[in-house]
Amino acid sequence: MGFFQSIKDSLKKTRDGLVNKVQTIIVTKKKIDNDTLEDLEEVLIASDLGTEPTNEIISKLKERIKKEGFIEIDDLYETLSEVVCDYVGEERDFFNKDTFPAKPFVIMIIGINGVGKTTTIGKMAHRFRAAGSSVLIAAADTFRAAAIEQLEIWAERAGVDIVKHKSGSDPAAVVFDAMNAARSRNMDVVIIDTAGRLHTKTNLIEELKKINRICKRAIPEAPHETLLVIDAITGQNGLSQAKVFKETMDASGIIIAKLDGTAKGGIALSIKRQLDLPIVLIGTGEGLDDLREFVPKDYAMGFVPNKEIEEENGKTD
Ligand SMILES: Nc1nc2c(ncn2[C@@H]2O[C@H](COP(=O)(O)OP(=O)(O)OP(=O)(O)O)[C@@H](O)[C@H]2O)c(=O)[nH]1
Ligand SMILES: [Mg+2]
Repeated sequence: MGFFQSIKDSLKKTRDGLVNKVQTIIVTKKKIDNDTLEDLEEVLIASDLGTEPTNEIISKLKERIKKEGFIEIDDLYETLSEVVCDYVGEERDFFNKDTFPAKPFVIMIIGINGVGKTTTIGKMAHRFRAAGSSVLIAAADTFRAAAIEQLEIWAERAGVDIVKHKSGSDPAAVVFDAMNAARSRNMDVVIIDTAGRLHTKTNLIEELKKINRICKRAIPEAPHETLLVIDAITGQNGLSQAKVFKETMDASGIIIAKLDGTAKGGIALSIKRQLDLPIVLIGTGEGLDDLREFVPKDYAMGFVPNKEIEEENGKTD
C-alpha cells in the first residue's frame, strides 16, 4: 500500500467523523457562515486538534467569511490541512542508514504501559532490516515475564537478534550486554525495549535513568535517540504523564502508536504543541508493516475527504 494511502486509512475514523459532523452542520445551511462556526469549533475540538490549532483554523475561516460571507466546504478542508501541516513539523528519513548518527545507532523506547512500545519496536526492527541495517533488540523490560516472550516473537518475525536475560533480572545489565554484543557483532542499530509500569512511577523513572547511564558507560553518546511512545487512543489524557517521561528522560522524539484506532486523529497537533518534540513515526496497525515515517503533508491531507490521490499519484514508499 502506498505511503500516503496508509496515512489516509489510519485517519479514516477521524476524517469520517469530521465529515459526518460537518455535514450535519451544513445540512440546512449548505455553507459555513458565522452562525455555524461555533459548531465547527466543537467538531474540531472533538477530534483532539487542540485549542490553539482550532482557534487558528476558526480565525482563518472568519477572515474568509468576512470577505465572502460564507465558506465553501472545499475551502474549509483546505484551510484545515494548511493549519495542520504548519503545526506538525518536519519530516525525517528515519530508516535511512546514511542518516544514522553513529554505529551502532542506539534507540531507547520509553512510554507508559500499554501504549505500544514493544509492538512498535518489532515494526521498527522490520523497517530497519528492510532498509539494509542489522538490528539488535535489548529486552530491558524484565519486570513482566510475558514481556520478554512478546519481544522474542517480534524479533523472530522481523528476523533480528535479541539480547535477553531471565525475567526479574536487572534491566540495566541486559542493556550493558546488548551494547557489548552490538559492538562485537558490528550491528547498525540497537533498540531498547523498556517497562511501562513498575510498582510506583518514581521507581520506573529511576530504572530508566539507570538504563540510560549504563548505555553511556558503553557508548558515551548513547542512546542517540530516546523516543517516547504515545497512544493516540488515550489522546489528551495520556499527555500529562507523557510530559513527565519527556522531561525526566530527556526524550528526543515522539512515536504516535494506534493512530488507526481512534476518531481523534487530530491528536498529533496537541502532542506537538504540548510536548514540543518532533513526531518521528506513527503506528497505523498491529501488523509488521504498520509503521510509517511521519510526513506532515500526508498527515494533513489525511483530513481532506475524497480528493485523494490526484496530486499524490505514484507516490509510494
Ligand atoms: N491498532 C493498533 N494497535 C496497536 C498499535 N501498536 C500497538 N498496538 C496494540 O496495543 C497493545 C499494547 O501494545 P504493546 O506493544 O504490548 O505495548 P507496550 O507499551 O509494550 O506495553 P507494556 O510493555 O505493557 O508497557 C497490543 O495489543 C498491540 O497489538 C497500532 O499502531 N495500532
Ligand atoms: Mg512492552
